[in-house]
Amino acid sequence: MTSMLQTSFMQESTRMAREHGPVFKREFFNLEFTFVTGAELVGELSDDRRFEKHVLPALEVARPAIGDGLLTAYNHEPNWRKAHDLLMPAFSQSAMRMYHPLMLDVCRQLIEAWDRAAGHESVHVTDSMAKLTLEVIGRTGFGYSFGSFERATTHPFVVALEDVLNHGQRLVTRPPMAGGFLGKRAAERNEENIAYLNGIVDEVMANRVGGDHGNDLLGLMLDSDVLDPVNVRNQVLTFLAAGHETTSAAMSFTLYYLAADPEIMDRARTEVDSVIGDAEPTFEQVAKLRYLRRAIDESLRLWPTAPGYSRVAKEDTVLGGKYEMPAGEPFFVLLPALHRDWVWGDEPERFDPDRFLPEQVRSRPGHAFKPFGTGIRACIGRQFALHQIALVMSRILQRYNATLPADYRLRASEGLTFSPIGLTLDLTPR
Ligand code: MNH
Repeated sequence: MTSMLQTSFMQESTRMAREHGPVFKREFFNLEFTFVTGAELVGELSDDRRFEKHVLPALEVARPAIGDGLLTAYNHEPNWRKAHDLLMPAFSQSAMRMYHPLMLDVCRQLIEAWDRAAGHESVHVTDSMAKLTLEVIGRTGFGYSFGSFERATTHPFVVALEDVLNHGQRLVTRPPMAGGFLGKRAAERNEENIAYLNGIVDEVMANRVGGDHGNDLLGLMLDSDVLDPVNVRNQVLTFLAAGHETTSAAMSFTLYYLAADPEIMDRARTEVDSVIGDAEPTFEQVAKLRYLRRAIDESLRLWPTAPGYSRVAKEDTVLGGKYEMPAGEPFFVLLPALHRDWVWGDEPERFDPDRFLPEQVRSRPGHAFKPFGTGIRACIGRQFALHQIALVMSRILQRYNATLPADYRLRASEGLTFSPIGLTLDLTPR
């Protein structure tokens, strides 16, 4: 999802925010964004009584593939509430406890692959993390393995899914293609991709119809008759699209920041050693890795892997007593800029996990940190992602000394998500 547009529009806009914020407009091809970057205004926008989620064009264009799935459903569509209420229990603490052993199993596959490289060749962090999160969501959500670690190349399902999302992005960011033929060919190919994705998901569902459905996401959906089969398919694709790259990129950024600062790496590892030791962590132990959790939050502060989300006023209003906000006109919360707002002090670029010590969190406005969006339409997978990231980081810290190549400089690609470009690590077994 990162290759389609060689752009850094969101990153440029973030640099402009200090001067032009907390509210400013910018155009991107034929799209216009009204950015909001100040913590106070974002706090106001979080009020679900006055404002609601807006399905922004970049999401809207995914509707041919994921329709009224949770992420792209309009607020007025009945399936949003139905699916939300049905699926919430699948993201509860007790559900995480059930997914934990599967997550550990996928960690073993990662370690097997990385053990082969340790000591003599660098590992490609973003590729490995993408394989890992795809396996985790496939197996915990639907009892399906993509065989990512056994493959030399990316699974065609992932290629098709990324093509579909990229196709959508191109539609909103480029003027309609002049010579109809190319446009027609792209549209046909998109149809083929969607048909292929639907075919695979139908196969996964067919394998589960009848018999024991189990307690995972798919099992919950199949056991109830609340959602129709097309909507179930939309949800399956939604979880694969929304739960995979956001999480893997967050792991990659966290690994970068740990490896970039030996002192921080050392504190994280000391904690892992004292809480877990050498064995595989239990569910409860992962929850006790407080320093590691702060490092993950700090990484999501500097690189919120979803660059932002969009809000719209339910009725004409004035934001912050100053900015006219007519009903129906969307405002985009630009997360990397919000996360560098004045409330973060005078060195916002500095990576410092202790910003997330409880007393420091209490001293900031409540809405200065929003990597998972806000309100009723916030990320349903937040706990799932955070548990998984902490678990995977702890396994890597237990097992390897990891260093960055001497000449590595962090740069992020951007598309629907941010991701570190060309990140590799050199590993030696501990
Ligand atoms: Mn997730 C919504 C970020 C992991 C499934 N997610 C959102 C939103 C943000 C977000 C921001 C709000 C979008 C909007 O307002 O338009 N999500 C993340 C990040 C990570 C992440 C930064 C990882 C890190 N998300 C996951 C995982 C899953 C998932 C893992 C699934 C397993 N997210 C969703 C779904 C929604 C969502 C589904 C839509 C929820 C709703 O509207 O009801």
